[in-house]
Amino acid sequence: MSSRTDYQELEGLARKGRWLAISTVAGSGAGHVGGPFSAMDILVALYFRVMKIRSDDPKWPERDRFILSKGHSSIGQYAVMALRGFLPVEELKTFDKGGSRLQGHPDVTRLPGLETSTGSLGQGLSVGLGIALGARMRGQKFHTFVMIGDGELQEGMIWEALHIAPRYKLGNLTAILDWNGLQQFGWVLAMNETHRGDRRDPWSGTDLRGVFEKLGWHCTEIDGHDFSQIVPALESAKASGDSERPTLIIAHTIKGKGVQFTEGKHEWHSKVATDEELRTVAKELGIQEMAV
Ligand SMILES: Cc1ncc(C[n+]2csc(CCOP(=O)(O)OP(=O)(O)O)c2C)c(N)n1
Ligand SMILES: [Mg+2]
Repeated sequence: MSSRTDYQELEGLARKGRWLAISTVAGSGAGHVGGPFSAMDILVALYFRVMKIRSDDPKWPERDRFILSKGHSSIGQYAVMALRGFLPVEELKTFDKGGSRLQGHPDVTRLPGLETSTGSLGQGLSVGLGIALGARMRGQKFHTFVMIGDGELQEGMIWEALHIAPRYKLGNLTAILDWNGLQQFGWVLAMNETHRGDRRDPWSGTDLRGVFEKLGWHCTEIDGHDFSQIVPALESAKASGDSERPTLIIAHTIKGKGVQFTEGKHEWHSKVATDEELRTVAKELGIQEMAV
């Protein structure tokens, strides 16, 4: 039995999750890697430590809710859900295929355990806000977590939700910002440029914490790859469910985290690993069994 402060088990699960994500994308011939790797440690902490959920009863009314608003990172969520028993690990092989429950972006009509469909960036926090507000009005005790990306944070609808959640006093809502400093491409430097920008952090130099706090959120900042910071931050956000302030966890992350040649590389936003690259990944992550 692992103790509450022993995070080795979670670290092992995150390595497996990263392996399942990158090898599944390679098998399917399309998908994202950088975003799922960036989010992986937080996903593992949510599904294995923090959220009250039942893999054999995904619609259990008292379950905590999780929305991956940055839905292009779906394979990260599917991998963790598979490890947690929501679906067979084997099923990952169907990822992004026509009839699959595991669409390229999460489809709530197909996979039990999802709370809403995402993929069109900007919408998940508003949905989570509605769920949290409904829970408050019905006197339900579950907590709602929503993960958003830093590129996604440029979407106007996110700001509507950021503005209104504190006014509704939704202590039962937690937003997690995956601040990895990269999005799909970057800024175009000048009007006549044809390349895809300088890939700067969209929020570089912005006091996001200050802005969120002024809007009324309770903010914490963590290293999004350190379980000794992730787990307590999520647990304390959940414990403040009866408070009058929603929590915003600013998670400083690295896109592509976990494998040297993908870390901090915008090219790995969406890329298929070669067999040789997969062998390197397996070695680095300490994966013995190469098959998905
Ligand atoms: C409304 C909308 N516009 C554009 C896209 C295309 N798109 C997919 S991922 C992405 C970048 C997202 O960046 P970020 O939120 O930082 O995610 P991460 O770095 O975690 O992958 C974009 C622009 C989309 N899915 N939805
Ligand atoms: Mg990003």
